[in-house]
Amino acid sequence: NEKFKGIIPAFYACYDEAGVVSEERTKALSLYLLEKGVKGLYVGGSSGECIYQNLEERKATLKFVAESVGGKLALIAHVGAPSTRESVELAKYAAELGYDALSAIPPIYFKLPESSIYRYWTDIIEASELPFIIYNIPQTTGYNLSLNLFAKMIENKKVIGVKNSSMPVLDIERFKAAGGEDFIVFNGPDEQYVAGRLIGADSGIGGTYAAMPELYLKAEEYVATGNFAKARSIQKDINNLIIALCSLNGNMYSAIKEVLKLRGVNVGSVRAPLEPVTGADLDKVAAIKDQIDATIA
Ligand code: NAY
Repeated sequence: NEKFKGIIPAFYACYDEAGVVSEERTKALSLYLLEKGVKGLYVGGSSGECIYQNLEERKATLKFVAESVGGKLALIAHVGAPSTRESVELAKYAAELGYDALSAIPPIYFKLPESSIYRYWTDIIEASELPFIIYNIPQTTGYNLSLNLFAKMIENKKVIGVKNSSMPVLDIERFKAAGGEDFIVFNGPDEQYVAGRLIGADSGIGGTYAAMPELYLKAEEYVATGNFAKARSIQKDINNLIIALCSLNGNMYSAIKEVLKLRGVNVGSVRAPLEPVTGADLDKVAAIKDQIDATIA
């Protein structure tokens, strides 16, 4: 499980100028992050715009990432999809490609009972030999993982971790306490990376890591070496940047993609209904990019 301990960016959907999933750009972003020194990649989650992509596009992304950095980074395939049938197909495909773990949100749209969530995750787990990481993100799914269902899930030894994006850091502490020493808890909210690590998260997976991997690598270094004043200070800088990224028109991912372009990695824009950054707000992107550079320096 050591291979999952470190900074794991949530990977972005990479499109060409026509909005088609791009092999070249997917591989370029993978290699860029490898070179930055991250530990792994979380492919096809919210940041991968999974909800707006069909199965073929999601498979293509999984494949391009594996072809470029498989064996060099810990690769986690997010396979959550509207139906179990699709999730199982993605899970089998990720296993064929040599992914290191699977992950999934609970079922979305219909509010299903916990027995159905349990069945859904278990069907995915049984589709391959890969270990599984539960994804708890109540802000987007409307379901907050209960300690009851958590306890039931971890009876299955293939469940090796949880990526927890609920905002109370207490949830991280409770999952760690219930999961035990070898169980991996991934911090979800990037704004609380340092707090999450201190209360028991082993590692982190986040949607803004790839925009500024250097800063999260530094934060991790400060936490790991017990340099808490510096850790708190870099978290403050990170939060100012996240708030700036979320303040532009469009949305956070379109802002991040504009920043990445300025950092030399063009992964295109976002897919509708996500909206691109436009007009005067595009000028603000350069200032955010400069602020990232200044914080790294
Ligand atoms: C994924 O699934 O791709 C993610 O890991 C995204 C997790 C992000 N949460 C949401 C609601 O988008 O990392 C967070 C988020 O981008 C960050 O905390 C900034 O708000």
